[in-house]
Amino acid sequence: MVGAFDGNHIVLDEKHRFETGGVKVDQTLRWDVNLFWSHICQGLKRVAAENIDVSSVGVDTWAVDYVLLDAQDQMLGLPYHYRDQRNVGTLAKITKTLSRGEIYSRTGIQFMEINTLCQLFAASQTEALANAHCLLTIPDFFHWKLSGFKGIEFTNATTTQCLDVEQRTWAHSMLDSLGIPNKMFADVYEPGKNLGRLSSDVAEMTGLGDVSVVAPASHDTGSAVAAVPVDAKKYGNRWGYISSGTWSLVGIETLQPILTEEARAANITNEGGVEGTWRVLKNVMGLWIVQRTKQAFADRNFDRNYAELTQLAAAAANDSFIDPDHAGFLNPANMETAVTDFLKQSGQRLPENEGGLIRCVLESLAIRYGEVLAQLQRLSGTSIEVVHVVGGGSKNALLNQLIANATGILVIAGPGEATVLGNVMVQCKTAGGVGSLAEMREVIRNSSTLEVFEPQDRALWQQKTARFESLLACG
Ligand code: LFR
Repeated sequence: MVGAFDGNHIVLDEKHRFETGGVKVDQTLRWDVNLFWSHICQGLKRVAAENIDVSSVGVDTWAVDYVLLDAQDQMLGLPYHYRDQRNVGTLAKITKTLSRGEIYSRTGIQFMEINTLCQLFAASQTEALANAHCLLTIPDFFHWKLSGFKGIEFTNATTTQCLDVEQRTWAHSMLDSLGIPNKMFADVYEPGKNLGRLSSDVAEMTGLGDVSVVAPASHDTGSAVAAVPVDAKKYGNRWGYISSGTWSLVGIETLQPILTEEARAANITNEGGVEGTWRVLKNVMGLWIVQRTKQAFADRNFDRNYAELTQLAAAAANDSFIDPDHAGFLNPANMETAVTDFLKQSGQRLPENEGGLIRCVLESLAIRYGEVLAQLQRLSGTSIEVVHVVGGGSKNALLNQLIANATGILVIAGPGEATVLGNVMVQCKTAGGVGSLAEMREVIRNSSTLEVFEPQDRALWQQKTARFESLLACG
């Protein structure tokens, strides 16, 4: 993606897009980062071929996964995918040594077995970890490939659950007590840092020439939250966001992490943001459930695109609910079966058709978002007057309306490419084009088409929420 800034507006232009699914290696699930790298180079070559005057390049990706390099800078195997089986059961083992309270007060991060902490614990006795000289998270790996700079950008570092939330450095003693090797963690640096020039081989191979590499908030959600087009003059801090994609990240922005016992009990996370902000949020399983259900439908010859599935869902009735965050939805062999099994086990009516099943998932997500937003309001003492839905999922008008109905809060949807916009605007700030996060958001607000959804049918949705809560205790 290329972002062009004229001093008032930012315009994006897509040059190349590729899928980033996991690959099976023996019995494990990995990321083919070599393939991703070749796609990144293809995109950069296209930019160079069009003679675009590029000021800087920066990368953001999903969080928690990492690459290990040996003493000769060779990759120690393809990185594991966070949905790999090896993490299952790690939390129970970790908390035999350190309590949840001890880990939470140190890191401020919600407990999930996908976290780097659990992944490293699962790998702690492996040869790869014994031989590792350097650990880079995924975007840092690509920054290193681009520039030769090795470091871990702060917003992404926080997601690992290995960083000390107060000190902003690695929690070495905590990792030592869990038997996790930790000398190989590269140093942490702040988003917006200029990492140097493109290394000469990349400059030459892509044809881009002498261009800076500037790290954005390299955690995709960090970039997305930086791009929330909130009108701070109107709403102050009375706003929330849902970064809606494969995951739904439901949160608020604060100036301090919230590390209370109540926050820990609610399993709320504190991820680092740009300009010293904190992303106090919760991971909800998100549209992953719809993506995998679509695949399961296609596998039995009911092949429909997202627009068609959403249309079917809009026309369907529903009074059944799932807990989207149930572990069974993390990586089941067949998502349709996982959803119907969940409904059977909780004694609920099965959807009559495919549209009904998608509607059940979307309504459950919307109600779950409402629960999380209510938790966040209690924990922070703020009252949320508007929820910004950003990311690819913000294009789903049905879901946006369901969110407004379920939460009773005004929803403003868009932009769909929030992550890219946040990424390029942080680079733009480093180049001196804008002065602050507030200005970045103003530019993005003025450059995007936003859609507003007012809450409807509140009495019905209060009943649905009560039913959801009586059936499922999501925590
Ligand atoms: C979203 C995201 C979430 C993170 C999950 C796994 O793409 O980065 O923020 O919890 O993926 O990395």
